[in-house]
Amino acid sequence: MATHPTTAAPGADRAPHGRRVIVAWLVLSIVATPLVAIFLGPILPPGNASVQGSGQVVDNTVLTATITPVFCLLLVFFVYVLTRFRAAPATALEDGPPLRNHNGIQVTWIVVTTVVVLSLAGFGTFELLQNGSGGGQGPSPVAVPAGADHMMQVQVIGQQWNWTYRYPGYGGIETQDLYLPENTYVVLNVTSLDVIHSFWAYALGVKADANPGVDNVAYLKTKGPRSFEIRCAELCGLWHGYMYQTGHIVPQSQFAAWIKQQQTLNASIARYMPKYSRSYYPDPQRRGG
Ligand SMILES: [Cu+2]
Repeated sequence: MATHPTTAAPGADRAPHGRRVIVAWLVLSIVATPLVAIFLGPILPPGNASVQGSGQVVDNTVLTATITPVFCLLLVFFVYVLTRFRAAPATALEDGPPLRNHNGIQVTWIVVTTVVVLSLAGFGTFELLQNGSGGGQGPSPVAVPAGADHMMQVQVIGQQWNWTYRYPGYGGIETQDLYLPENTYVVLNVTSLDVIHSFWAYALGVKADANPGVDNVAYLKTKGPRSFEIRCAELCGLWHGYMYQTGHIVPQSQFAAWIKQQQTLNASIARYMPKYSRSYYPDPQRRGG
């Protein structure tokens, strides 16, 4: 009568399983990691409309390339054990031999995971503090890029259910669309007139809460001319999903012409406009009728 393979004494299978898994993992990782970095990296979000957006693409590329060997190890391990140790269909269910401590594996596991996690945490913190990172930092930002005093200011105003923009450097005029000049440092002062919104122009690498009474500051430096999507990323009422626009980064001369046109349009309504302020509060009387 034939003996079942699973009843063999523990340790009887002397095939070099560990070495096979490690070699397969190394080969796969050495091939896959550069491919991921070169081909997948550039198409990762958020996009390349600003220096901050491109910085986030680089960060996401580093993260994805770092986890590629980890993913390869899991893949190789699963494929190997599921094929090599698969029990014959008619085999009775039975426990495998008990596993004992293996100091080498335990120490390697702790050291490798600690180094990977702490390195990525350090890298992420360093990158967040670079160039103002593009995220909203509240009214007194911690990560202020060099030359922030001379940046072009644009106020982003959320309200149910649209975005408008004010340019304090151009007489505080208000516009229906967001135009930014190319290759320019911009400071966005994001606020709201009513409820909580979130200004999300992801190709710029910017996502900043728009809260009434709060000036939420985000920095960016535009790159070449292109259009980008703007969305509200905070459920803000019935027509939240309708709260999207297309913004434009344009050559300097085109921006100058556009802002001049906007100043002319604003001239007739200037005296009815509220004075430019870093933040606004909802008017309960007006809203209450
Ligand atoms: Cu909204």
